[in-house]
Amino acid sequence: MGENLVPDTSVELAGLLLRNPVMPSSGTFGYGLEYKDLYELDTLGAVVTKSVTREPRYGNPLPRIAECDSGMMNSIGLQNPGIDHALEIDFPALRQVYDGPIIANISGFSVGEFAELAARFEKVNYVSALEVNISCPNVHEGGATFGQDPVLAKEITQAVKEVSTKPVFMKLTPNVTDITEIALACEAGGADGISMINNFKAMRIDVRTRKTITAEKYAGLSGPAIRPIAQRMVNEVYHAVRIPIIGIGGIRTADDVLEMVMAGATAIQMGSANLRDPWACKKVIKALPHRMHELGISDLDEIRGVV
Ligand code: RRO
Repeated sequence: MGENLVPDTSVELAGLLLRNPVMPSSGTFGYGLEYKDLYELDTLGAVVTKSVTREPRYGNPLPRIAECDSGMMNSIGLQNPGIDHALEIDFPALRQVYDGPIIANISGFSVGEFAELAARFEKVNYVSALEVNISCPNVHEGGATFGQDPVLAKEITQAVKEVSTKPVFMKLTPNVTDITEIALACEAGGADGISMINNFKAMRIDVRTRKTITAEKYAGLSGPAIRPIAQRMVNEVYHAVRIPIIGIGGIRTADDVLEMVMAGATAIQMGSANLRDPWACKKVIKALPHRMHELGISDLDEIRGVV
């Protein structure tokens, strides 16, 4: 790399050209409206919106969040305004404040519901891709169970691909014995990419009350605590499939991004980090080319899957 060359942070992800590989993960960025006054959202590689379902959902009883060493737990329970409201109000509002690629996350309780939601986005030209959430650990029906069964995972992928012309990323749960089996099933179903991972089923107890800290007994662990596990899983899937991976799990710094790309990811998402520091994505995007320069990396393609 020439001394004066600025490293290239852009990536090609299943046909989408991103100016950098950094996007906020679903559910940690709403529809961007809470962040739009904090920084220029167009600096983001892409925005991933909160999981939307057919019907509006209030979500789970409070409390829904518990702090942990090196991480946090949530059991939000798919709170969202429902597809009608989202398409009429929330997506147009996001488009008003953000010009870059939008990845819409959808979640259903049956194969048909996933297909129905995917079809609704066909008319929304400014949504670049779909992320299909077959991994929500915090609902009693459906949710993560779709992502724990390769037959169902493939069936949902196929059903979505049948009605959608957009790139489809299947978002996987780590709560399985062999995540490559699920990733391969999604690839066989026609997925354009894999988003991984969602959070780990976990539990915390208040020793004074002898009750769990979240109202739901079990909640999902995310944050730096899970980053090495996420990277191991991304690496396993990288060596098993041919489609690109969006690496997710505890990323906080530019070095964390580079580590995830070295594990095999094409792009990355930051989740919990946004809740701790709303400028987290912006800071990482700013630091990334400097850190690449220091490490002699001119292009992210150079280091992808080096291990
Ligand atoms: O809403 C949630 O409780 C939630 C979902 Br849908 C998900 O996919 N991942 C997560 O950590 N929380």
